[in-house]
Amino acid sequence: MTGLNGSIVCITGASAGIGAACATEFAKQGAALLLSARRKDRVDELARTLRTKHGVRVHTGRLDVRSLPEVEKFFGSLPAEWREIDILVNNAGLSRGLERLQEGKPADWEEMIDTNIKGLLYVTRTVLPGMVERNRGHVINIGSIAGHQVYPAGNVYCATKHAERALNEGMKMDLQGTAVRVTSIDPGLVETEFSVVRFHGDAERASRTYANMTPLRPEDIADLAVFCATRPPHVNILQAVIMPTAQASVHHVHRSP
Ligand code: NDP
Ligand code: 8X3
Repeated sequence: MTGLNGSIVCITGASAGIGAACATEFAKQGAALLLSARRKDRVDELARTLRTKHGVRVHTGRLDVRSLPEVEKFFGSLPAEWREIDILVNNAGLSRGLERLQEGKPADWEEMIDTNIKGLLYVTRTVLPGMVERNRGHVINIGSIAGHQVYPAGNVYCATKHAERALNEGMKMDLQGTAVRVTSIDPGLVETEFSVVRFHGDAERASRTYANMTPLRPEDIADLAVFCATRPPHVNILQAVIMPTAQASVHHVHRSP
């Protein structure tokens, strides 16, 4: 295992769910954390906990990954000691709505495309040149099984995660000849705020997604992210699909009666 002590790990969407869990797991490894999201108050609260519990350095900022000027300003104005990012976790993402395409809302489509595809591109385009220059780094993209399979009414969300998978593969090809590694972590059902966001705050409907089954916990994804990041330098896990034991595919979820 290659150590992470003092490595700078940048996580987008660190205010909740998988991003917050990744921050905690990387902190346990002694990494320095560069955390952002739109809800900066939440990120600041997490930062306080991580500093106290794990004694790590944490830098926080408000960042909406949908805005290229905001992304450029955020990374361009980092204090010198935070500029050499070792690991970028492209986690910020969301689904909005679960409607058949012919009934879908263009505003929901735009939010998903702007966040899950364009946001990932903006952040990566800003951070990756430094990694290439230093010939050191790792981009961990959070994909989904929705990037491997499509389900009814999942149309645009699934398209954005198929795009993530293509970008992950493309990034790997474009980085050939450098020591920079690329990983896509592709989970099945993980219980986070994801479904509450998808259903525009309808918590009761969201909870039905995980009814009578044991979903993954955000910590399970974070654990895998740390595993991928700590392989020896010649090992690159390109894609890791992680499912709850009760789930076989987007169409097959075993629910106890
Ligand atoms: P959560 O809703 O719990 O967390 C999503 C995070 O993304 C929040 O921190 C949110 O922060 C952030 N975010 C959303 N939009 C933006 C934006 N425009 N700019 C910056 N940050 C943003 O969901 P998850 O933790 O489940 O989702 C994390 C990732 O995991 C997503 O990419 C999702 O697609 C993926 N995923 C989730 C699965 C699941 O079942 N939960 C399964 C497979 C993949 P804020 O609102 O404060 O900006
Ligand atoms: C989230 C998993 O199956 O709800 O990416 O789309 S799913």
